[in-house]
Amino acid sequence: TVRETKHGPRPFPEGFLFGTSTASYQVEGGWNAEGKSENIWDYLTHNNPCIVRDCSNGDIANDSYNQYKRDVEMMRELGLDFYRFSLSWTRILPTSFPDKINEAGIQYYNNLIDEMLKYNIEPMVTLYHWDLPQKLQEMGGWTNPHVVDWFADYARIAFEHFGDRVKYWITMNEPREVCYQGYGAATMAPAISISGFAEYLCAKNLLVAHAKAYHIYDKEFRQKYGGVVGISISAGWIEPETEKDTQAAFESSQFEWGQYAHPIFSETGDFPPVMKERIAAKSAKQGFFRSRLPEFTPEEVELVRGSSDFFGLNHYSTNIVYRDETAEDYNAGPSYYDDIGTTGYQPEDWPTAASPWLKKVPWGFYKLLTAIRTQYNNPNVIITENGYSTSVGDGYEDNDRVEYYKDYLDAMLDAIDEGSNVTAYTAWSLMDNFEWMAGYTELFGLYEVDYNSPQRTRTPRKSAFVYKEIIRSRQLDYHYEPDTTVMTID
Ligand code: GBH
Repeated sequence: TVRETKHGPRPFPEGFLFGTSTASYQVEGGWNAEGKSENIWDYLTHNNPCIVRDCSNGDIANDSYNQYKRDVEMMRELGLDFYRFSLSWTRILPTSFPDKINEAGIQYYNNLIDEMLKYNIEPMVTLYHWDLPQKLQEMGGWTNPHVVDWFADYARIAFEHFGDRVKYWITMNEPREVCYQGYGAATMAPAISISGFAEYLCAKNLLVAHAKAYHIYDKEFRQKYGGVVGISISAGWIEPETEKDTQAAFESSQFEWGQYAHPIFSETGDFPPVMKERIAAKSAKQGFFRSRLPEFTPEEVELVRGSSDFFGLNHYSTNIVYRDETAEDYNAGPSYYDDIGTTGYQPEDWPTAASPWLKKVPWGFYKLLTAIRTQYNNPNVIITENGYSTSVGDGYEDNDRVEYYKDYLDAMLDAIDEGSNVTAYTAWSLMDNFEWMAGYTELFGLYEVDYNSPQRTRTPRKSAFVYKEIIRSRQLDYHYEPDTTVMTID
């Protein structure tokens, strides 16, 4: 059960770790600096200048390519145990392939990593946070099965160059968003909408690519370096509208995040049975000669099964879902949501962030962690993202963000009390950044970034002071009121 009172000090478990997160395209800028080549976000934003809400792009973003020392200073101010960031594939491998390694790119990440380690801040590195080389996209990107080898080669290069200092690796950030938003809904680069087909091809290839990278680390690097490798899965909680929708909500969750979690974390592996059944049945009815969902070979099932040392969880919000098979009757052709056969919504009266999809529902976090514990035999969970957006001009008194963090950490502690093996928490984000199709209009930072200043000046919000105290005291205290006059490094 979820606590309902705003309480005094509540400790985190012994050894619990705290971090913040960013991603390369969202903060680095330097889009063509010193040998970097074009990725799918460079291409999309340059060729469709107003596809992003404020007609912006990540050409300069937070200029972290030049401002990384200030970033590390902020990590020290907060007292972070670790910092999660991602590598830009085209900064390291401008041809996409290992035939040419860009030394300036390697140097940039060495500088960042070494600066962090100087102050005992552990790097947690994501290999792929959405910035695929454009060249690979032109060869089909994640829908081309050869992407498995392309990604595995890139992963090996990263392990070779940074593995001596990086002990936490994440292969992929949010496969569901890569595949569904990128190839089904066209709401993310490469902005393809071939729903009902392309996102499933992507899912299979991405999972096998992830597993290949995992096994490369496991066989060739783990003994030497002793690190861990996982994947970050985006999962909202899906609540049934009424009791009769319980099965529908479960099935929806099997498509939305079980699609990626089940092949890795279940005992049997493979896509969830309900997904295989529903898509096969629909495909047959629609006149296809085979299921639109590609199959894993038995060898691939085994390769993917168990290929993660921890369950990286990106969680933000909750949806209510009910059974809705009406889409079947429209002659619109196959689609992901027609395959699922449910409709979701969020009640108007749930507190809403600047991002319309982001409603504060802490009990959903508790229920999701409970479901992961029971469905997958209590894996080690690392919360790799959780956070709240505000709007431009909302100022430094970000009380809504502070309340969101407190309530979500509290719900997480409830799940931990009941046995969930959550060992680390990562706030999204260290600072405001390029929020994909929303540009710079939805701001997730503990630090505000001034996009009118050449250095992209970073200033702590109230939430930064609160998070700092949570980390310092290793407890959550609803009554704590920070003095926000001056930020220090302790
Ligand atoms: C994460 O995505 C990303 O990893 C990060 O880069 C990003 O900046 C951050 O969160 C904040 O958005 O599909 O219309 O129903 C979050 C992914 C986006 C997944 C919203 C669920 C639901 C909206 N989430 N999405 S919709």
